[in-house]
Amino acid sequence: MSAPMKIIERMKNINSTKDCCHDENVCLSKEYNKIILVGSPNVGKSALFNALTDSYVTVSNYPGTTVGIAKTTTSIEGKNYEVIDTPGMYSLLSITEEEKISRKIVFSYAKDIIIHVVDAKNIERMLPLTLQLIEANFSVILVLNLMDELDKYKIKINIEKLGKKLKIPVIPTIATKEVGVNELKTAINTYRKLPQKQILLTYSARIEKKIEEVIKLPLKYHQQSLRSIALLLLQDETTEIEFIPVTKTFTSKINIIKTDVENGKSYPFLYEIALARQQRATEITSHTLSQQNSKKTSIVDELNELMINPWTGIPILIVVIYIGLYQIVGKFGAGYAVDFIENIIYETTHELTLGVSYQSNSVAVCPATIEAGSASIPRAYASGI
Ligand SMILES: Nc1nc2c(ncn2[C@@H]2O[C@H](COP(=O)(O)OP(=O)(O)OP(=O)(O)O)[C@@H](O)[C@H]2O)c(=O)[nH]1
Ligand SMILES: [Mg+2]
Repeated sequence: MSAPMKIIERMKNINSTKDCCHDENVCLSKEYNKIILVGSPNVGKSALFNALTDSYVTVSNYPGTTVGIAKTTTSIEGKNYEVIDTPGMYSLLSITEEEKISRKIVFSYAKDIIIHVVDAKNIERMLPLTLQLIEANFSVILVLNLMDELDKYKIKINIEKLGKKLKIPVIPTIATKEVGVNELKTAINTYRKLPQKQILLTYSARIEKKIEEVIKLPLKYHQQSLRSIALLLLQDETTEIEFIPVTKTFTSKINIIKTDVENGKSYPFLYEIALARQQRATEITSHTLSQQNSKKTSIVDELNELMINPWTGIPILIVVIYIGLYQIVGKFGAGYAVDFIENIIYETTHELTLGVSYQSNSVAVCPATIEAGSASIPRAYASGI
């Protein structure tokens, strides 16, 4: 089968839910277990979706390519799953509509497998979302994609150690070349959740107390993710989480909890919680990731280094201004080049034009024209009028 035909065949399997993703059930069947691909924009979720399901959804080098969800059913080692590709999201504390769609899906199918796809070289920045997903007690598999780019940045990741620290399967992949996809399929089929709930991160005593207070409220949500929901409610300015029905009384109770009793002011939990997660992510990567001091590879890198250093950058700037502005633009451009254009090119063409005009029309010659150009008209023409 030709390549375009193959793509058309693959596309037939895809169900895009752009039009109905706001529905309560996000349009997913109840028949199969779900595998939900989530992660920041442009990390290769759609490429991995294609590799896992032998389908075709758009993959491109622009963040925000996937805006609705795409889903298809697939069989992995004899077991049937529905695989779902979601729009990029940075955090469970969603801001954009696309992020809200992704969040709604992960919370709606909390018991199924969530694959968090990250760009391996930027793992430190992306790990806070892994921590959030684990905190929500989801069945998370961490996929380190774009592994082929690690060499370029001389980064090494101790995958085994990372898995042990996070207590979840960690699979390295190169989605575009389908590397690691079989290992991922095995990890999906053999996923066994640890019996004990994982708490990888504890917050300050003050925040932990607030979490307890929120959890005590009559919140209609399954118990396993309550801690995570409580954290979202504490951080969210509006107290609106699209998949949790909240009454006005509930909102006012949350707002009271959010108010710091000691100083009577609303306290920005958002910053403190995000900072704690990022610190934990940094701590984990400091034990599992190493980066060699990469030697400067090209003359461009060398020049970059020299130009951003003030001791070498300022003299370079002066030399560039002297040569570029004074010598090239001032002396050469405004001096030699202008003289050459005026004296040689302009005069020659002007003389030729006048010569043709005199010869072709010996009667009607405008005196003003001759006068205006008289300084440069050779005597022979002037005397011939
Ligand atoms: N080198 C390399 N490139 C990859 C890999 N996986 C994906 N890409 C490229 O990364 C870019 C983004 O891939 P997508 O699959 O569209 O990423 P996404 O996460 O679905 O992006 P959004 O839909 O915007 O959230 C594309 O140019 C892919 O070809 C990989 O393992 N290695
Ligand atoms: Mg995509």
